[in-house]
Amino acid sequence: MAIREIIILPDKQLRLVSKPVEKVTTEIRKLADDMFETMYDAPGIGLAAIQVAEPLRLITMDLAKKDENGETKPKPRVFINPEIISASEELSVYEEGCLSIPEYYEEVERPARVRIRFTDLDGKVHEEDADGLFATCIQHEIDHLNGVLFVDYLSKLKRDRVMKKFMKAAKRAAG
Ligand code: K2U
Ligand code: ZN
Repeated sequence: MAIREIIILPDKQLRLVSKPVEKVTTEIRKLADDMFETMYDAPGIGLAAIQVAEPLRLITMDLAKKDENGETKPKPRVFINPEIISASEELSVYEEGCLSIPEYYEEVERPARVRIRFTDLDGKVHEEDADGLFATCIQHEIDHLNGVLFVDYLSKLKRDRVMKKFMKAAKRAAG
């Protein structure tokens, strides 16, 4: 396993539309392992392959909650070629962050419940209903696979402000 670099706004790769995973190969399994190690290290609760510069429709997620002893039993999940097949009209608001847009949080409104179809690492196709944080996170990650970032849902004023902030930081880092 390896911790990979997470690409940061304004990296243009974040705007790519990722390609479907054709076959669950050893390389795909290795990438998923690296994504879990990278996600836990960040720390984050979800990660899309494009965030480690791999334009493939692959997501890792772990929404494990702390138990009464403050311990968490990891609940790692892999979503290959995920699709949203239906979404509720009811919306919910969640203060979102993004590992590719560090230390920036804003409220985003999304469908409260979604039904998803995806393939697992064994190549088995599943359909599953998501609500709560799972619904928010899977929509955030599937957006990544389509080159969409949560800042795209903000007002132009807020979006322009955050883009300018990260452009300036990138220019400073380039020296
Ligand atoms: O895609 C990512 O950058 C991973 C996000 C996933 C996420 C975004 C918004 C709402 C839920 C999940 C990171 O995990 S951001 C860090 C984080 C951690 C806990 C709760 C919310 C966000
Ligand atoms: Zn993100």
